[in-house]
Amino acid sequence: MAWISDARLAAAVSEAGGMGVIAAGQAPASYIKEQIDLARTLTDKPFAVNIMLMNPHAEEIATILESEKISVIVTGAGNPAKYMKRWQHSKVIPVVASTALAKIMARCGASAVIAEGSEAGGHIGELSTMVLTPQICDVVDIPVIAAGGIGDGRGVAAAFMLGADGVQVGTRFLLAKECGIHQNYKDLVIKAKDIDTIATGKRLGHPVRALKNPFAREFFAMEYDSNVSNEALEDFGAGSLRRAAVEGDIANGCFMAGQIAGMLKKEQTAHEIIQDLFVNAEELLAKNC
Ligand code: TUI
Repeated sequence: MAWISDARLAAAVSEAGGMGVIAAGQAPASYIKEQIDLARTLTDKPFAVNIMLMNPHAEEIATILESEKISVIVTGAGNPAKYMKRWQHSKVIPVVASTALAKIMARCGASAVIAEGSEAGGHIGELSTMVLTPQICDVVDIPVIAAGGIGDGRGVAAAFMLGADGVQVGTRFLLAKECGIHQNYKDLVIKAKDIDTIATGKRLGHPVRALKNPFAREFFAMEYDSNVSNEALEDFGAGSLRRAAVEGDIANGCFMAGQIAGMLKKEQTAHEIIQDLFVNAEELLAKNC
């Protein structure tokens, strides 16, 4: 997510053996260009850029990704079919929340798809990872990357059991030492229990999972109040992720996080996180196969 998964975190993940992702979120195109340039000074390894298709600057960002010849483009929150031809020199990996979109993406030339379940943080679909992943694996013959609810080696092993070829992990990297979010955000994640996230924004057609706090509770109440217009709701949410990640505004920020937040207890380097995820997954898979 923008302000969270920036060049520094993406480069650290790529250096540690993962595929780091710079995320655009709602940010302007100039932010993405800066982050791409910075990441290239920090690592020689490939990294990905995530374009959130609901971003008002999506067209401009799409053009930057094309001209910068980004090796891997991840798309979220929509159907990227109209960009696929322009991005033919990149590997395009769309996040999908349904089998229908997964099939369309495979037909359009996607290199893989990310099956992201509703346990994830940020913008989410309807289905959980447990049911979405195997159903997507059954309908496409390109690699499937599972996402949502994967926070440790058990989650990684489970994703492989569901038929996935890889995993995307977001929330756990909120506690990466290289993740530059405000300390208040990290502290809230460390304090979170299993039931401390909430999905708001269903009425607007783009549900978002975040930690429960005064902002999230107020948003939830407003969306069930028929006297509140959609415009007023959108206005209330505007800038809330930045308020969380940059300002650490505990009352008014939107602290996006997935349901595995309750499992996270300490900060670690990106390298330690990746080692922990995959060493444990390999042990579990070796023991149970
Ligand atoms: O995009 C995300 N996660 C995000 S984006 C974000 S920034 C934001 N800020 C304010 C409001 C909303 C978002 C924070 N987190 N994940 C990828 C994702 N894509 N999850 C679900 C989907 C998805 C949902 C429906 C992808 C495609 C889709 O299909 C729509 C269609 O057109 O068929």
